[in-house]
Amino acid sequence: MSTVRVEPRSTAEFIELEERHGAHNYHPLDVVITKARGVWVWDVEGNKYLDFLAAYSAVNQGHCHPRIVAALKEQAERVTLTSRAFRNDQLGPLCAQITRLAGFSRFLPMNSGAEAVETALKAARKWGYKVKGVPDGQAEIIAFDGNFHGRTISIVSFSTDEQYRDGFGPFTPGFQVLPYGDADAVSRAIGPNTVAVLVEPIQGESGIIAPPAGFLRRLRELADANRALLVVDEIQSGLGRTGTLFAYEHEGVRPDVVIVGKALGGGCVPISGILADDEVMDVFKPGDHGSTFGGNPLACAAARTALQVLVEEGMIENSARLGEYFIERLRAIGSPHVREIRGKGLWIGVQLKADAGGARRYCEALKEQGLLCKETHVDTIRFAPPLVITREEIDWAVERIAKVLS
Ligand code: IF1
Repeated sequence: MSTVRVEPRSTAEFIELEERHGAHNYHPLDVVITKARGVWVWDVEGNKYLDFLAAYSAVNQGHCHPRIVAALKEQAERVTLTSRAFRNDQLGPLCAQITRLAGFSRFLPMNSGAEAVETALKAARKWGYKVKGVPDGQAEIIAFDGNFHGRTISIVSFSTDEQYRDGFGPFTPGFQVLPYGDADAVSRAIGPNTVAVLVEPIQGESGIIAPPAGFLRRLRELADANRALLVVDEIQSGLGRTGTLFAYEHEGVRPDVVIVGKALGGGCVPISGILADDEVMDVFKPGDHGSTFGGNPLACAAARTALQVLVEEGMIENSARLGEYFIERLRAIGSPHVREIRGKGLWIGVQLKADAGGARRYCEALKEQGLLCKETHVDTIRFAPPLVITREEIDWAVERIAKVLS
């Protein structure tokens, strides 16, 4: 048996290989990235771009952050994987660090966001049966239309996006999907078998949609009144993206479970998990739940430094300050094609008018100007740069965005 390394050179050759030998489960922009640092990425032709997607907020700390890469390299030469059958010298310190930072008593590590969401669903159901006393198999979880929580069969079971569900049935029961932002609907639907309300404080995939002010507070009250858990998915909105550590803080509520992922790995390795207090986390007994790579020392080492640089280098404050600045400058463009500009911190959605011809072509035009971003739901351009962006880089971007939008 032999395997030969293939060394293509041009963008076209790289694309051809991917198209011929890979699955077609994405329709990416035709830019082949070979190097990245901070907010900048370079393609195989040597062109330089400002990354305004940050891998959907997994690169909040900037690409290849020197301190995170150094932590990875050091750990990679010591031990990378032990499984949870044994202990390692990175998991305990990470749990201590993230629980203190977030203000919860325990952390359960997983790898992908969807795995962390599944972990939260299992925790909520098991808490419902073992602590709340819901009859076995009767647990209900409330979710919201326009949600995005990942791609597993149970998670798409409560998705309202037809494409994410088409061809993947039969689906997992036990979910009620209600209009996002409608607390009265929740009040009517929540009942004795409701074990949790699962919500994105701001919906990402939907196009950076914030609910009406007070919605999260009403959910907190309704969850308390009906002894249900408030579970927030902060995989995309968390870790500084909206100008606070977690987006739920804008509403002054404290959830029962916080789901984290993406930027927890510093844009280098997948690590996710759930934060909760003992009453919820203690439903997991040894052997109930797990994962081969969950809590591996390499990812934990990266996460420890990823959290450190996020806080120590003022990235959260930068997101708040420059997010305000960026949204003001975008609004000042006064583009005739823009219907609405929404956002919080460095997380902005520019919704185009229906007759603007769709956001994809604007993303293609922005690519020609040296800006990489992604459309969502046909007519919205999503801007979410790494949180290390500077005012000068925002000005550089706005100049080009103005050209394309006008
Ligand atoms: C794709 C969307 C964004 C997430 C929230 C859980 C997950 C995600 C709030 C699951 C992941 C990613 C997945 C990626 C594209 C991207 C995405 F367009 F799919 F919806 F960001 F909006 N909760 N979002 O945003 O985390 O399992 O992916 O680690 O699947 O195309 P994951």
